[in-house]
Amino acid sequence: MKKLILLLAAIAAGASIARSETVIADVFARTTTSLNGQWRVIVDPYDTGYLDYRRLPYDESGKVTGGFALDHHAKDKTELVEYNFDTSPTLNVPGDWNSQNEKLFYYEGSVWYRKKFDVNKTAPDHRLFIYFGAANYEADVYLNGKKLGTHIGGFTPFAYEITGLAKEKGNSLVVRVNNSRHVEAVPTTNTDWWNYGGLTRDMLLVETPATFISNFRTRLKPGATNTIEASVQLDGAEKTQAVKVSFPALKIAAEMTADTNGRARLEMTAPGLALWSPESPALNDVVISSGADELKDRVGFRSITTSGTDVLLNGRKVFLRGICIHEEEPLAGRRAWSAADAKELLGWAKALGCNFVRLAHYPHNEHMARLADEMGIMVWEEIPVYWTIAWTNAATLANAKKQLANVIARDQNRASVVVWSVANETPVGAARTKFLKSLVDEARELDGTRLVSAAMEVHADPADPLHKIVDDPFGEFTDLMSFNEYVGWYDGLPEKIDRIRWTVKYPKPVFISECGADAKQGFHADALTRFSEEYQADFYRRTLPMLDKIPGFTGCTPWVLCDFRSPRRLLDIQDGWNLKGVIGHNGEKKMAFDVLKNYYDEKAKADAAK
Ligand code: GCB
Repeated sequence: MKKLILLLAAIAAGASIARSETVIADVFARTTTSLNGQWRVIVDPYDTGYLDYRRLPYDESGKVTGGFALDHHAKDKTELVEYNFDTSPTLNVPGDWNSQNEKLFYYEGSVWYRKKFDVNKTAPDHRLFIYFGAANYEADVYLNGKKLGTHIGGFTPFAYEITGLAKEKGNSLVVRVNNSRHVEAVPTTNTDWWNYGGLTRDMLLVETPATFISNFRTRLKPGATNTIEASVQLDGAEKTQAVKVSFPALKIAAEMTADTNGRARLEMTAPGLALWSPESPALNDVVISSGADELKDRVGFRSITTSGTDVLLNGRKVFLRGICIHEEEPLAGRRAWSAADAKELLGWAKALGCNFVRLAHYPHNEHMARLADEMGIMVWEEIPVYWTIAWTNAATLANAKKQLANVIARDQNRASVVVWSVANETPVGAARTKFLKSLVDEARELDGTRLVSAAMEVHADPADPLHKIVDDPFGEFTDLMSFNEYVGWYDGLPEKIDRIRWTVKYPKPVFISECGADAKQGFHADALTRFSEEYQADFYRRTLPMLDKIPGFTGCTPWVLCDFRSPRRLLDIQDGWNLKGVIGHNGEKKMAFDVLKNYYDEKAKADAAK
């Protein structure tokens, strides 16, 4: 009640009320000003800039009454102001703070970011938005002392409208980013990757016409090979405008008036349409226009389905030659975020002979799927529903659903993306299965044209440790029987691998979403010495033929492309790194790289011969 009264009082006083987030897809094709670069920062472990000494947030009423969000300067020498962005140190944006300042390496808490910017709109009625590629994990956003909103979730984009709030000169954009871990968050407190904090992806000022195309989707009509379906969403006052979608090189276009919700659905025939595949990643220029807005993109068309235990790409059986990837640039040991980082990581995957990557364990930056489109690499995208999650907490489910919806909204036009994964290695149980089932339903409702799955687990037959069983009841709801298995590393020595037999309950394509062993690049010993390159190579030599014997085996993404930082890896030789990369964190290939590459080369040859 107190909160409601305060809120009403704030509205009456004309105070700013947090704004809702706007979807702005295809952001790199829009009129934007980069806000990347040096930002002033204040590290604030006690949240002094956010909470008063009674621990009440300064923005509780909607109006910001104090704290760092105001970016205030002392009027004269008598005024006490205990912070000053103008003289604070800086950090690079995009970028995690951990790798930029040694003192922040292990830091989990709040850092305040401030950027000053001017606005130069190209037309007076145009609208302005602040776009965040991602901020890990929670961000409170303020412009010129007014709160724009709070965003939760560290790996998906969000935007706030600032039309009317932004001035021509000297805007102060202040963001409190907090990467504290919480039991009820997504991910939760326990993960096997570095909890990089900060404004980790591109920051943009976006200008749009008064009514603009906020998102669109083009895809093959399910079941067809030359019919394109398009849907377009408008945002703004003129919802019932005409909308046009055209493919200039294909010489086709369709036009219609959007409905009162600003939505248009179009269909067009594209005779002789070249379909997208890893062998031939055909992309088409598309132009979407409505009123004063025009958006361009490059999109591919393909179908991805299953039939019995096969995965079919454009109706043809395909073997998924994959690898898992973390969003980390290993040479510098930092969050990856740029097109150049994507090129490095996907370039390595390509050199390994991959036609598929699993982007673990959270949505990676947009450059990854865009480049995968160009390079012809199929992609598995995932949300950070990892290990334990607060399965019965409604807010946790809402959070996971929102992250799923956000990544689908961002990447639904990427032909490369063929799997939405809703979880990794979650413990079997009724509450868990209900939680995951509602994510599967959400994914299918938002996009019924891709496979939906999760990385599940394996257990041993109590009567026979060599008999492995995959019977997770959640498997009923997924398109793939995908699971992680570590026989030969966490489960026995490599010789055990040769003796394993499998029972997989559901007659679906079997996909090994993880398998792997640690090795320190450059450390050589016999094949029974843990952490040696020989051990890891022997592991792969035995594992790959064993996987081939699993009925319905349709592909794998071994763990993992590159070594990556993990706070759980405390042994001296690990030194804070998970060493299961087939490429070391020095960028050098380990012996296992060639073992896997040779296997994939043979698979590719066999596929091409069919
Ligand atoms: C797993 C997890 C992955 C870990 C990996 C490991 O099963 O899914 O996140 O990093 O094992 O190295 O233990």
